[in-house]
Amino acid sequence: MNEKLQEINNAAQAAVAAISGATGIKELEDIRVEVFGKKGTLTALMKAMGGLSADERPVFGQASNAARMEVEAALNARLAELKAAEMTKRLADEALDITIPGQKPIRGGRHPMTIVTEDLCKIFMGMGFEIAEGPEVETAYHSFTALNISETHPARSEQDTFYFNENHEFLLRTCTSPVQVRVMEERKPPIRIICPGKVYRSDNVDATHSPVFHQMEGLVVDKGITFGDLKGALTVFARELFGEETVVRFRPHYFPFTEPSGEMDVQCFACQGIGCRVCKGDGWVELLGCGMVHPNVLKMCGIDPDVYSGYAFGMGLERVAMARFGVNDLRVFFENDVRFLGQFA
Ligand code: 2NL
Repeated sequence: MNEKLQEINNAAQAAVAAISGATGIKELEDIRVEVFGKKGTLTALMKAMGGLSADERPVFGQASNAARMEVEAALNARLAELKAAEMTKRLADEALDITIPGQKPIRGGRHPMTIVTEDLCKIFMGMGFEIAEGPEVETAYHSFTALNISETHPARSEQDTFYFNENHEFLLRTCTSPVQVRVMEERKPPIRIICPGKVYRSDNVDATHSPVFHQMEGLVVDKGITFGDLKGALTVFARELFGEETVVRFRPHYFPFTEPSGEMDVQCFACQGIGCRVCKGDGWVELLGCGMVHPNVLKMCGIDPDVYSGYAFGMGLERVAMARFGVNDLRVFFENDVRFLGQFA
């Protein structure tokens, strides 16, 4: 009998030792099965109760009960410990430090040429103009012929224009006029459009030249359009762009596609006409070219010049941007140096 009690005690102590050495929950469950399972060590010993006398039974029963409870308590205590350790580890592993300062995202902004283009579009849209766009690869017909530019005009030369083939059929547009030609070909007046976009000329890069630059042209065609309409609209435009007090002047000029033609200057916004570096001492800054659409151009675009008349104008947007942002070298608009561009974000 004492031997049996000793065996129970030994089995219980062995189990408790194994439990305290267990390093994982799975290992603990294995021990539980080894001890209390069908073929478990304590289970086997307790089955031996059958062979005991009536006096021995309660003693053995008490001892085996005590052993079972001791082992169960050890199992449960170790399980709680391991679960707590697992939770502590997960909390450490998955910790999120919400006090770390966030990373400030780099914010982009509009390119200065985009700012100027959109500002001009807004001004003209306010006067009822629509925005029209067209291809950058153009035909010589839409670029020159339809604009009353003669076969021998220097604008057509290889010196000035990027051609795609020997017969000078296709080219990179040198102005946005072909967009206006296409609109006139496709629609009947009234037409009131502006055409912003990239244009290309065979120029070397310097502070005031680039083989790619931006232009905005405008065209109004309807019955009874006069030079007075041109002067009125462009004066309002200059005042919206440079301020209500802006003074403008029109000088005669020549373009093959307009007659009469002119150029519009604004009184220098930097010195109010006194003469400074911005206006090169002149007091005036040239802003755009303009004129009444030549009857030949209207005719070639399928519009009867005896019924309709129109005015057109064109300006370089880099010039406007340079004036607006006080820049004296247009290369900054193409170099994409973020130290420059970042100032517009
Ligand atoms: C300038 C001058 C100008 C036009 C562009 C034009 C377009 C058609 C018909 C007639 Cl479809 N004219 N455009 C007219 C006058 C001047 O631009 O110095 N641009 C930078």
